[in-house]
Amino acid sequence: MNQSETLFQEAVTVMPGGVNSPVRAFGSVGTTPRFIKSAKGACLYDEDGNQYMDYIGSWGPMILGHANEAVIDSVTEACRRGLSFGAATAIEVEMAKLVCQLIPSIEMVRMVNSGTEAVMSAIRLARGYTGRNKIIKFTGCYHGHSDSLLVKAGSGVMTSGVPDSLGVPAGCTQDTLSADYNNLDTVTEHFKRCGEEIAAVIVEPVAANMGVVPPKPGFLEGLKDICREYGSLLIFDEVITGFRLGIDGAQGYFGVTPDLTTFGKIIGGGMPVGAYGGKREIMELVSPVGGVYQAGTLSGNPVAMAAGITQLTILKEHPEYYTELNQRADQFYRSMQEIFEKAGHSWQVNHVGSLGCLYFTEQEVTDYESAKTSDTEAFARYCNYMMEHGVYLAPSQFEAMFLSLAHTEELLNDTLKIMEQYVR
Ligand code: HOZ
Repeated sequence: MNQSETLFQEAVTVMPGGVNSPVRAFGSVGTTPRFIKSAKGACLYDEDGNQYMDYIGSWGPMILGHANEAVIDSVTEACRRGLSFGAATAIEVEMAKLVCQLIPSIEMVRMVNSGTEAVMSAIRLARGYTGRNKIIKFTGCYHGHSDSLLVKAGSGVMTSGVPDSLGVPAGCTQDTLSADYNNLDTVTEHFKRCGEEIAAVIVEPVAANMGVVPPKPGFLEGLKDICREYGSLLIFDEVITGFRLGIDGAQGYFGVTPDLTTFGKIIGGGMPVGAYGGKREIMELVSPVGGVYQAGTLSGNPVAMAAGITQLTILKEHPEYYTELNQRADQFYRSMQEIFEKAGHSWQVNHVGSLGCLYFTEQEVTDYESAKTSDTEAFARYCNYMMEHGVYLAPSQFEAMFLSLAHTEELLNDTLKIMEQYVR
């Protein structure tokens, strides 16, 4: 038995499923996790000394690659000054200024500790601001694990095949309405029925928790229009797209401005961070200025801020990095599609910038229903083959592939060769 297997045997006795987050248990591909010891650039190293080309990048934040020297140096320096004060600091002002500068729709921001927390708080704020209770979310979009959003969710909820979570009282989800991604009619129906009661529409501008589903032209714009018509807020959950598709996130990429935006791990450069922000008029309702309560001892933590600021500053100072990353990604995903087509498979490769996903279906994937047509057993076989050949993929059909600046053309070509071998 290797180290990972031994560790997993121990882990399952003391942690539910042997993990601290469900998808990483590898259950949906019928294997067990590799226990990761370290990472550098585009690679992960497990406890058995195996090296993997990593296509998860900690689920998004590692845009510069793992253990970037500048990020590590700034974190190390911050640690020496103290780990947490639970008090106001200069570095959190610096972070807030940076975010407001980078994202034009954000005039004020509140740092929190995860995407889940950011979204949960943004929903509360939208309800407080509008004085309404209902929210619309899209089937297959995942917005973290807070009660009111665990309705027809993506990510691990979709992977496990459980539509909704146990332990969520019906009262918590009675105001959550579901609509179909890329289908404005299903949104309009809700608004026609109870538009005056809808506080907000929350959407992943690129759905990246049911694989990767790009928004159809006009979809995001349509959401904005209908929200404006009914006085509801449009919330972009940019936990996965923020600072990844470009320095101004999906809203810059698609040119659609939301009222509120939520961020997650990416804003912390790999440290546990989240944030929500938007128009001043709305944000000034957050406590202690306004009556929407939200708090956290570790919010704006100085070590986490140091990591985030360093990565964001590097990206801000090098706009060419995004051009490079997105071009390399376009080429990579196109080559993937070609490899499968040449081998006679009409599998779908969806991608937006560096986010991508391979679906084992002949159907175009535009929403939850079409994503579900993917053959998950075929995905499991493919995923296990890739892992055995040193390519670390998200162990679920319904997660994204993430490329980083450390994924050189050479490394990407090596990965493509392994895909070629697989289809052969
Ligand atoms: N929420 C992540 C997938 N979208 C999974 C995080 C993890 O398991 O580490």
